[in-house]
Amino acid sequence: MPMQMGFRWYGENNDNITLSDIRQIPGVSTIVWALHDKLPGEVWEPEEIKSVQEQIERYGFNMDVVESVNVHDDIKIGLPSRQKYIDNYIQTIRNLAPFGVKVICYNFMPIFDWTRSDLFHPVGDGSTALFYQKDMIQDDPKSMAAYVMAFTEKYHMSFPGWEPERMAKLDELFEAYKDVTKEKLWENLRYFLERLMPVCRECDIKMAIHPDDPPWDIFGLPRLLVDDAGIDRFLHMVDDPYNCLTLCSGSLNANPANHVAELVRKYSDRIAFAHIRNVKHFENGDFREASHRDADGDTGILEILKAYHDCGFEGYIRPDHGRHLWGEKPGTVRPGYGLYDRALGIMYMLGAWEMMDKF
Ligand SMILES: [Mn+2]
Repeated sequence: MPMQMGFRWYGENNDNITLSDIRQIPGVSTIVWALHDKLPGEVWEPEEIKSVQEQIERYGFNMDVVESVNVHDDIKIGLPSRQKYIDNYIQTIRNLAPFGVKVICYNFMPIFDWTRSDLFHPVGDGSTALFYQKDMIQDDPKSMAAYVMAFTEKYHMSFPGWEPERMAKLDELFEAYKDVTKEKLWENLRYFLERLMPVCRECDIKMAIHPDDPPWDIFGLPRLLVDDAGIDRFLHMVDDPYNCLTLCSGSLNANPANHVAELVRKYSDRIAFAHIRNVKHFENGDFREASHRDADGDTGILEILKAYHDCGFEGYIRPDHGRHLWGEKPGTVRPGYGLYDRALGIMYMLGAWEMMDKF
């Protein structure tokens, strides 16, 4: 099976980009989808999955990759109630299997998902991109949450991992996590995955963890999947071919010490899903997301694609965050998930890939 190109889509009535738009991007076979109205811990019901299947397959795409089935906080905290939520997660895996789903992307970050200080930062050419100003994300989680929540409210959008229901209970969440040390979080992740693995094998669905974004502790909350050592520990901790990675080049390379092409070569047999994102670093530790073109950032996109190609990568790949172009602005576009820059990214990646295939 060759590598399969995917495109993340937020669903009907939840994404301004339509499946017929995506159909016009050459080379896309997979819609990376989710039931975005589901809260972490809820079971995804077969009839809900079926209605998405009907939409996706009508356009000739497969629905092999789900991003994300989010993990309930009680599982990450390790509360007794986690059992119920693990059972629900297992039921969701069983419900996804008959629809041909092969990969579930998820993350194990406490409280906050991806974190940025500016969602529409000017790049300098008239486009905007996600931006992380290091000194703004230090010790005030509430102002950062308020920034994201104000945005979601104003533009009637919700972001996975930033559910208003959860953000409204930020004090309670911080209190609940106060005894969750890094070691405890590792243990809770192991507990979760060990219970899932037999079902994953039975259903032929790989669990593919997304690394932490950004790859360091924020607001005193521990983060695990941040570098080579963390990935190595993760894969050995539950050493099962169904325990895999969503290797996100941009999340990892937000720390310039992470050499992503080396990680690809080292762990290629456990990478089920590749996110390709380019990052531009600034000397003070800030970073901005960039076009997929190698020269536009510091992540080494061509070197990474070459590593995947050399390893005979047969998994799924998608452009990750892109810039907002050509009239895409707050209210018309999901931050990082516009149509145009991701389409340009796909053409860049496929160009490089096909060149390596042929010559
Ligand atoms: Mn990613």
